[in-house]
Amino acid sequence: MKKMIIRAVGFGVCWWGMASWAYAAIEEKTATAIITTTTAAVAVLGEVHFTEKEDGVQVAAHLTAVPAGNHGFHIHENGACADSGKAAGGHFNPDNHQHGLLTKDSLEGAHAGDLGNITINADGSGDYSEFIKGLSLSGGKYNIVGKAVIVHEKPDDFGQPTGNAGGRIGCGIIEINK
Ligand SMILES: [Cu+2]
Ligand SMILES: [Zn+2]
Repeated sequence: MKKMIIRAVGFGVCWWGMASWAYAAIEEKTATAIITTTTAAVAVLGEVHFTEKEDGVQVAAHLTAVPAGNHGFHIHENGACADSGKAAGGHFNPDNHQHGLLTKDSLEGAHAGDLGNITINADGSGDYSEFIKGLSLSGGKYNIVGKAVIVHEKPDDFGQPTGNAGGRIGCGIIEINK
Protein backbone atom coordinates (compact mmCIF):
# COMPACT_ATOMS: atom_id res chain seq x y z
CA MET A 1 0.00 0.00 0.00
CA LYS A 2 2.75 2.42 0.99
CA LYS A 3 4.64 1.64 -2.19
CA MET A 4 1.59 2.44 -4.30
CA ILE A 5 1.15 5.85 -2.68
CA ILE A 6 4.79 6.72 -3.29
CA ARG A 7 4.43 5.65 -6.91
CA ALA A 8 1.29 7.76 -7.29
CA VAL A 9 3.05 10.83 -5.82
CA GLY A 10 6.04 10.23 -8.07
CA PHE A 11 3.82 10.07 -11.15
CA GLY A 12 1.98 13.22 -10.05
CA VAL A 13 5.17 15.26 -9.66
CA CYS A 14 6.47 14.08 -13.00
CA TRP A 15 3.21 14.86 -14.80
CA TRP A 16 3.02 18.33 -13.20
CA GLY A 17 6.61 19.02 -14.21
CA MET A 18 5.96 18.11 -17.82
CA ALA A 19 2.73 20.10 -17.90
CA SER A 20 4.41 23.27 -16.60
CA TRP A 21 7.27 22.83 -19.08
CA ALA A 22 4.78 22.51 -21.96
CA TYR A 23 2.90 25.57 -20.68
CA ALA A 24 6.12 27.62 -20.61
CA ALA A 25 6.89 26.59 -24.20
CA ILE A 26 3.46 27.74 -25.40
CA GLU A 27 3.44 31.01 -23.44
CA GLU A 28 5.84 33.00 -25.62
CA LYS A 29 5.69 36.74 -25.23
CA THR A 30 4.56 38.39 -28.46
CA ALA A 31 3.82 41.92 -29.62
CA THR A 32 2.28 43.50 -32.72
CA ALA A 33 2.55 46.83 -34.52
CA ILE A 34 -0.34 47.63 -36.88
CA ILE A 35 1.19 49.75 -39.62
CA THR A 36 -0.99 52.53 -41.00
CA THR A 37 -0.32 55.27 -43.51
CA THR A 38 0.87 58.57 -42.04
CA THR A 39 -1.43 60.62 -44.28
CA ALA A 40 -4.68 62.34 -43.24
CA ALA A 41 -6.81 59.46 -44.58
CA VAL A 42 -5.31 56.69 -42.45
CA ALA A 43 -5.31 53.20 -44.03
CA VAL A 44 -3.84 49.96 -42.74
CA LEU A 45 -0.76 48.73 -44.63
CA GLY A 46 -0.16 45.59 -42.62
CA GLU A 47 1.26 44.18 -39.42
CA VAL A 48 4.61 43.52 -37.82
CA HIS A 49 4.76 40.60 -35.37
CA PHE A 50 7.40 40.27 -32.68
CA THR A 51 8.10 37.01 -30.82
CA GLU A 52 10.48 37.01 -27.89
CA LYS A 53 13.01 34.17 -27.83
CA GLU A 54 15.65 33.36 -25.25
CA ASP A 55 18.27 35.68 -26.76
CA GLY A 56 16.39 38.09 -28.98
CA VAL A 57 13.24 38.85 -30.93
CA GLN A 58 11.93 37.34 -34.17
CA VAL A 59 10.46 40.08 -36.37
CA ALA A 60 7.95 39.13 -39.09
CA ALA A 61 6.15 41.72 -41.18
CA HIS A 62 3.63 41.57 -44.00
CA LEU A 63 2.65 44.78 -45.80
CA THR A 64 0.36 45.51 -48.74
CA ALA A 65 -0.46 48.61 -50.82
CA VAL A 66 3.09 49.97 -50.61
CA PRO A 67 5.00 51.19 -53.71
CA ALA A 68 7.35 48.50 -55.10
CA GLY A 69 11.01 48.54 -54.12
CA ASN A 70 13.03 48.66 -50.92
CA HIS A 71 11.82 50.79 -48.05
CA GLY A 72 13.79 51.69 -44.94
CA PHE A 73 12.32 49.77 -42.02
CA HIS A 74 13.26 50.84 -38.50
CA ILE A 75 12.21 50.97 -34.88
CA HIS A 76 12.05 54.61 -33.82
CA GLU A 77 12.36 55.83 -30.25
CA ASN A 78 8.89 57.26 -29.52
CA GLY A 79 5.60 55.36 -29.57
CA ALA A 80 3.86 58.05 -31.61
CA CYS A 81 2.89 58.44 -35.27
CA ALA A 82 1.50 61.99 -35.46
CA ASP A 83 2.80 64.76 -37.71
CA SER A 84 3.39 62.45 -40.74
CA GLY A 85 5.32 60.02 -38.53
CA LYS A 86 7.78 62.67 -37.32
CA ALA A 87 6.47 62.25 -33.74
CA ALA A 88 8.23 58.84 -33.67
CA GLY A 89 11.54 60.70 -33.32
CA GLY A 90 14.90 59.25 -34.32
CA HIS A 91 16.04 55.62 -34.57
CA PHE A 92 15.88 53.69 -31.28
CA ASN A 93 19.49 54.13 -30.20
CA PRO A 94 20.11 53.53 -26.48
CA ASP A 95 23.89 53.17 -26.96
CA ASN A 96 24.49 56.24 -29.12
CA HIS A 97 25.91 54.14 -31.95
CA GLN A 98 26.23 54.95 -35.66
CA HIS A 99 23.50 53.91 -38.07
CA GLY A 100 23.91 50.37 -39.42
CA LEU A 101 22.14 47.07 -39.96
CA LEU A 102 21.39 44.85 -36.95
CA THR A 103 21.60 41.53 -38.83
CA LYS A 104 25.13 42.47 -40.00
CA ASP A 105 26.52 44.87 -37.37
CA SER A 106 24.57 43.63 -34.29
CA LEU A 107 23.71 45.79 -31.29
CA GLU A 108 27.45 46.46 -30.94
CA GLY A 109 27.62 48.44 -34.17
CA ALA A 110 24.17 49.74 -35.12
CA HIS A 111 21.20 51.55 -33.70
CA ALA A 112 18.94 49.11 -31.83
CA GLY A 113 16.20 50.04 -34.33
CA ASP A 114 18.12 49.34 -37.53
CA LEU A 115 16.03 46.54 -39.07
CA GLY A 116 17.20 47.49 -42.58
CA ASN A 117 14.80 47.38 -45.53
CA ILE A 118 11.53 45.69 -46.37
CA THR A 119 11.32 44.64 -50.03
CA ILE A 120 7.98 45.31 -51.71
CA ASN A 121 7.07 43.34 -54.85
CA ALA A 122 5.37 44.66 -58.00
CA ASP A 123 1.94 43.75 -56.55
CA GLY A 124 2.53 46.08 -53.60
CA SER A 125 3.05 43.37 -51.02
CA GLY A 126 6.18 42.43 -49.17
CA ASP A 127 7.49 40.50 -46.20
CA TYR A 128 10.30 40.89 -43.70
CA SER A 129 11.50 38.09 -41.46
CA GLU A 130 14.65 38.34 -39.36
CA PHE A 131 15.82 37.33 -35.92
CA ILE A 132 17.37 40.27 -34.06
CA LYS A 133 19.69 39.14 -31.32
CA GLY A 134 19.57 41.10 -28.07
CA LEU A 135 16.23 42.88 -28.48
CA SER A 136 13.59 42.26 -25.79
CA LEU A 137 9.86 42.53 -25.15
CA SER A 138 10.36 42.25 -21.37
CA GLY A 139 12.15 45.40 -20.28
CA GLY A 140 15.78 46.42 -20.03
CA LYS A 141 17.82 48.65 -22.30
CA TYR A 142 16.77 46.91 -25.53
CA ASN A 143 13.04 46.64 -24.81
CA ILE A 144 11.12 47.65 -27.96
CA VAL A 145 7.58 47.60 -26.53
CA GLY A 146 5.97 51.04 -26.77
CA LYS A 147 8.27 52.17 -29.59
CA ALA A 148 7.23 52.80 -33.20
CA VAL A 149 7.96 50.91 -36.41
CA ILE A 150 8.47 53.24 -39.37
CA VAL A 151 8.25 52.33 -43.06
CA HIS A 152 10.13 54.90 -45.12
CA GLU A 153 9.51 56.34 -48.54
CA LYS A 154 12.95 55.31 -49.85
CA PRO A 155 15.52 52.55 -49.28
CA ASP A 156 17.89 52.62 -46.32
CA ASP A 157 21.31 52.92 -48.01
CA PHE A 158 23.10 52.58 -44.65
CA GLY A 159 24.69 56.01 -45.02
CA GLN A 160 25.05 58.22 -41.94
CA PRO A 161 23.36 59.41 -39.87
CA THR A 162 20.10 57.54 -40.56
CA GLY A 163 20.30 55.80 -43.95
CA ASN A 164 18.82 58.51 -46.26
CA ALA A 165 15.45 56.77 -46.35
CA GLY A 166 13.43 59.98 -46.67
CA GLY A 167 9.86 60.51 -45.52
CA ARG A 168 7.79 58.22 -43.33
CA ILE A 169 4.94 56.54 -45.22
CA GLY A 170 3.90 53.97 -42.61
CA CYS A 171 3.93 53.89 -38.82
CA GLY A 172 2.71 51.64 -36.01
CA ILE A 173 3.29 51.31 -32.28
CA ILE A 174 4.64 48.05 -30.81
CA GLU A 175 2.12 46.71 -28.29
CA ILE A 176 2.23 43.51 -26.24
CA ASN A 177 -0.42 40.92 -27.22
CA LYS A 178 -2.48 40.01 -24.19
CU1 LIG B 1 13.49 55.10 -39.83
ZN1 LIG C 1 19.61 53.82 -37.58
